[in-house]
Amino acid sequence: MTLATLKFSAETASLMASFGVDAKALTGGTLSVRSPINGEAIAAVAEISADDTRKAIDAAHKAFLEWRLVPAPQRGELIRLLGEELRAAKTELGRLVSIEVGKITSEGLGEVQEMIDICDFAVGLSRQLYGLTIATERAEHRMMETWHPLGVTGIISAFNFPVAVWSWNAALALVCGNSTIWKPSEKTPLTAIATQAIFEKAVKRYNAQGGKAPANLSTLLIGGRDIGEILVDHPKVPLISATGSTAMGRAVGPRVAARFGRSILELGGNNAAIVGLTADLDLTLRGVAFSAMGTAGQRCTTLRRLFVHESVYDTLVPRLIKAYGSVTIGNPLEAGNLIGPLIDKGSYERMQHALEAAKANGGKVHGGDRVRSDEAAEAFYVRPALVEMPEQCGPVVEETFAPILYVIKYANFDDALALNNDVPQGLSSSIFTNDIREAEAFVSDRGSDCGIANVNIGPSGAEIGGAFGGEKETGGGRESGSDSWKAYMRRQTNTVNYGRTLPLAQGVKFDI
Ligand code: UN1
Repeated sequence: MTLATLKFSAETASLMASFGVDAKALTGGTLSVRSPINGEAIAAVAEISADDTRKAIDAAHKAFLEWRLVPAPQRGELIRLLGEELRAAKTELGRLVSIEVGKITSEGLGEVQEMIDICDFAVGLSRQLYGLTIATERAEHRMMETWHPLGVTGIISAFNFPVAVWSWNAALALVCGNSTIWKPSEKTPLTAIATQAIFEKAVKRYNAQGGKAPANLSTLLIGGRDIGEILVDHPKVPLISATGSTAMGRAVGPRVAARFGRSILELGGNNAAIVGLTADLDLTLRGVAFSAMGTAGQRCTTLRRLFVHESVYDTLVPRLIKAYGSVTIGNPLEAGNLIGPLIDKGSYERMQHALEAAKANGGKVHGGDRVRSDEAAEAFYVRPALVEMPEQCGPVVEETFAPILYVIKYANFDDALALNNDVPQGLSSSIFTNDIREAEAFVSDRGSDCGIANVNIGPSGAEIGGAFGGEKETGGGRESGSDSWKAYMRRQTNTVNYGRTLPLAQGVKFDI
């Protein structure tokens, strides 16, 4: 079956119906949605106006005022139900992710699994929003720290994880007692509409069993940059969690800061791996293949730079080039294909531009050419590119959101470590080695400067239990596991005097 003969409109409508979305929501709107699998227009959805966006923010604020009064473990019950609804909808939502973004089947399903996982995590967390008890210097006093709900949490998400990133933020924000308001990528409104409908199902069940979830607890804003800007500037949105390019973060961060709002920024990555001279090369080959070629290079954690020790270069790199030449590319819904399409033409053009720049800087390019264009002119499939570079320069220090792996030979571990850190981005990194000194040095104070540093696995595909995010131009935010929840709450220090005198701190006397 060629790509052109595939038809997704009817299937999209029936998937949306399975989530409870009215067929009318898919036609007649101003935002046209295409499947990157074959370029077919699959829906035209309505966009929200600026006025309605402001009204929605006010309504979300009202919802927050009520929701914060619900005890946290009861808030957790809503997220437990959301997890159940997501389990029930996993096959359909995973399929819709594949249709709208072009992910292979297991990755579409994996994205929904990531949503389920964070719901489970957040349910546990709803009983663990712990504060400290702190030793006080004053007699008959108690000092403690309490965590309170913060307010409306604005979520801005990118096309490549169109629903998982919402769930990392929303599941935590909601158990923390906040309401949420979500502006997804213009490229992926359908999976957002589906997710909102699934959330509404959970709310319905929650309220039917006596829960008190207010209306507008979660709001979806379909629209363009102007809508995102209203969210970013609004004083009733104390926290903006934004995932996307560094350029987007550069626009969002200062605007939120200017009104003393908080932001969680999860921006570009330019993730590297070091292959040491003791590395298990079979494992390395698999780790590199998944993290560099998987998701067609469109993860923020995608492996983009590979530093290979000179003693293993001639063994590993030809094997990698062979893998790049033989990997199966095509309809991501067809079993056996590992590489689906790029999201759109712009993405393809930026990739070609980077490859030209690499050549101009002395790079030797393997692959990178467009394939299957004869089957569907508006679908952009590429053979992943492996580029042997003489040094780290030109496009290597930039993030190009496409499957390009730059490979550089090194002789000395410390030089490879320096190269790992010598880019503006700081999201993820890894080392393949069986040398315990190298492995430990890599994760030590003098090691990788990234938010994520792995040993003997690639830089992508993190579990939800750890804090996710990175340093430098990656923006510094942390989402998902560990204690990332603290960013969604406000901390309060409480000192309580249960005595009859009033001793002052630091021995200060003020007797009247
Ligand atoms: C992203 O690309 O924005 O670690 C998120 C990973 C996934 C999340 C990626 N769990 O690759």
